Amino acid sequence: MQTREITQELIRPHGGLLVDLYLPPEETELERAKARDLPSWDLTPRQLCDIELLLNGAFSPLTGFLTQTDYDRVVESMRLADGTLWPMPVTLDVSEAFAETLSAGQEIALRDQEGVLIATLSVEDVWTPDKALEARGVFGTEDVTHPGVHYLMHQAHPVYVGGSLRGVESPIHYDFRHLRDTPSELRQRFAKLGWRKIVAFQTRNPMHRAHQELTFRAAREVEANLLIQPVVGMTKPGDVDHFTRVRCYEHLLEHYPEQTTALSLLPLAMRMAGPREALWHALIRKNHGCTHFIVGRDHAGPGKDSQGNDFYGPYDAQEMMKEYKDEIGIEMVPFQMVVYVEDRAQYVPVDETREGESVLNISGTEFRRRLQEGLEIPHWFSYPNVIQELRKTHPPRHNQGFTIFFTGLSGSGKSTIANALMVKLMELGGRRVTLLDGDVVRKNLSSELGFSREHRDLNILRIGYVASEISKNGGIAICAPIAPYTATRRTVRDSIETVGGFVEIHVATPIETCEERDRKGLYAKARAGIIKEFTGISDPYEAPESPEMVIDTRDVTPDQAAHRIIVKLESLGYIR
Ligand code: PPS
Repeated sequence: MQTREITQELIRPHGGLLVDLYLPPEETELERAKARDLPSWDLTPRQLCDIELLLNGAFSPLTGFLTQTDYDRVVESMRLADGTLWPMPVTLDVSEAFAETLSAGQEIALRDQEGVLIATLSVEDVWTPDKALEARGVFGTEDVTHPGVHYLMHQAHPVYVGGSLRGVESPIHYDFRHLRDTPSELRQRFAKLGWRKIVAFQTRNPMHRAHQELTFRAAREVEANLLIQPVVGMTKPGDVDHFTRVRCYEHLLEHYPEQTTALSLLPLAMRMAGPREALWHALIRKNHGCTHFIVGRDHAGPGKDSQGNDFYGPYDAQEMMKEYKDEIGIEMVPFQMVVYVEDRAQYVPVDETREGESVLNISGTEFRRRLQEGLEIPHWFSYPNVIQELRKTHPPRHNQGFTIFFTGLSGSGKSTIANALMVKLMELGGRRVTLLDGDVVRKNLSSELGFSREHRDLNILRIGYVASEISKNGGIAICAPIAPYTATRRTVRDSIETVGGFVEIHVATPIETCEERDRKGLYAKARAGIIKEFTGISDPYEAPESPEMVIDTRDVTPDQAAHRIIVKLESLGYIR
């Protein structure tokens, strides 16, 4: 294997060995020429994040995507095959069709979405993982409400390829270039500045005054310099986009002492794995040359499960960090939640508040509600220029684009209601409205597709893509496909909720009624076996569990249904 291991001990005494998987410049041209004849895989957005951190050593000591023996042990006991602590499977997932062309010992080219060669990989093994086992091991659950489990079960490809990497070119970023540093660049910067103790703060959210106070306190407590290192790769679906967040961090940085604090962006794809993820984050920070790492309440928490319970306890991550403290090579700075004490006009950790003191706090959910409704956000909570930045990209709902996503059986009445709704929304004015009706999409966007699960998913993902573009740009997209699968609808919801609103409406007209109506004569053909894989007859329909609205067209006319939706949109704040 041609990896170069650079000992950075001299530059930065705390980081340990740093793997550098990039080929020396004189070898990259040869590698590019060789790669032209190799089987080629286009890296997914998650894999692009992973490969960048593999190649630049942020994932040291990994030298490539995990092989099966390493993977098995990581899933089971958070260790590589040689016993080294490593909590997260970093795997290259590929399609079955691509995997069939591969065998151990050969090389493949790994490219970005535009076809730029990022690295070559020497294939060591190809295997089909037990994803349920991985979900239980890594996330402690198979509940797909967990975003990491959902990704694993419904977005990650079915086959894994393990092997070592030879880096040709770092994935390209055009944004915030002045704030992006490799582990070796950060180590060198710390050395140059004479920073010997560095405490890192991880975040995927906008930072407000409570975070500022927490980081101040942490740095003071361990007498260290502060590195604010937000994740700008992939975070939890629905999070504030990193462009907005970074502008907010830059504003906040003005309130830190210039000589003691640095901001650097981390292109990590988070998995939201709570305690395991905290360990992983700590190792990554160690590799960037940090000596301390802040672990607060509910670190990398994924929210609530399908029963409404927390996936992990609020301080589980701190417990796990304690358990492995002798091995991690970086010290934890644990923190309780920080709250505002009105009488003292000061932020303090919740365990340091005195009895009878009036304590103020605005939760993340409450903060989002205030943004959505354009309500006041007090100055004790955040700085005005941070709020202003957030308001620009997260205007109140009545100024946002959104998607209304109908789902239901053929003949349930989706198209009729969708058409009535479209006209009513156009009458109201204010936003452009686009209708992506099932039949129309199949004629224009998806004419080559049939009705297998794979083709239906592709069809819905295309509709979701168009709807997300429309919503992002302030319009209204009305979608009216059958969309029979829960997981695919969830993927569409996730992609749209980051850029606008998403309102799912189940048109729950029972199959008997749809069949009785049989406007297009399709049910009769399906019963006769002339049409195969017909939803509700010979193909499944998974009803939504918690749609924003349910409409049964036995009870209402299309006009009434459309009117009910308008009322719902008003109550949600999308129209006024
Ligand atoms: S899916 O599953 O969401 O991709 O389906 P969709 O694109 O909405 O289907 C559009 C219309 O195709 C007709 N049709 C079928 N539906 C279900 N199953 C089978 N096998 C099938 N073959 C054709 C059907 O009329 C759908 O239109 P609607 O408007 O739902 O009646």
